[in-house]
Amino acid sequence: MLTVYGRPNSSNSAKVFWLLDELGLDYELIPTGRGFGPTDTPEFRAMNPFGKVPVVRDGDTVVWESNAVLRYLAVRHGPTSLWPSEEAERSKVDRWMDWASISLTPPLTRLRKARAAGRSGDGDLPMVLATFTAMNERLAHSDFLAGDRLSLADIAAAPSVHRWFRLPEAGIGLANLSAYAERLADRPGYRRHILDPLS
Ligand SMILES: N[C@@H](CCC(=O)N[C@@H](CS)C(=O)NCC(=O)O)C(=O)O
Repeated sequence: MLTVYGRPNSSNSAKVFWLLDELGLDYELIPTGRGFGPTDTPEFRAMNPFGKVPVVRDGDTVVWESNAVLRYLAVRHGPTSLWPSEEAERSKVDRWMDWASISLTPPLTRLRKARAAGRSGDGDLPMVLATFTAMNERLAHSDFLAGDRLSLADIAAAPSVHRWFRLPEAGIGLANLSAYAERLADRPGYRRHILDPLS
């Protein structure tokens, strides 16, 4: 049985919960992280020295860093079309996963945190608008980020897509992105782990 250390309101944990649903895998959840269980114990730090969630334990194997967890689960409990084995197809998924982690999510997170703290966060706004506009343009050519079917790339990007639509700027109307969010919402795992629990 897999063990997942994470919390339902954590975007990075939610990605892993969604994939576990897609793969139909049972797991034990140990609620961990801010507001839940501690991450500063020697036992937890021995699993993830950075004290972050999610962490997955699979027998003797421990994996942290959410995108690494997604890839591990896809291989260990696949095969799955969510992370194709053919190199060129896999590279399409990988590039959008990396893009989501490096380019899409950080400016959005800074903006949301600044606003939550009563600051404008406007320094990050041009980058947020540029990345979501680029995503909208990409989605003019395919139903999902890496092609015409759901992949790990969409799971990696999903928390940020959901959070975009909670910003007033979403009113600028990115039609392809809106249609994409509706496609994601067709998936029970997205509704259960991204749409409902993430603010
Ligand atoms: N790059 C890491 C980020 C992990 C991370 O920052 N996780 C947050 C939750 S989304 C966390 O552990 N926050 C501290 C806590 O909950 O105690 C990943 O993708 O797993």
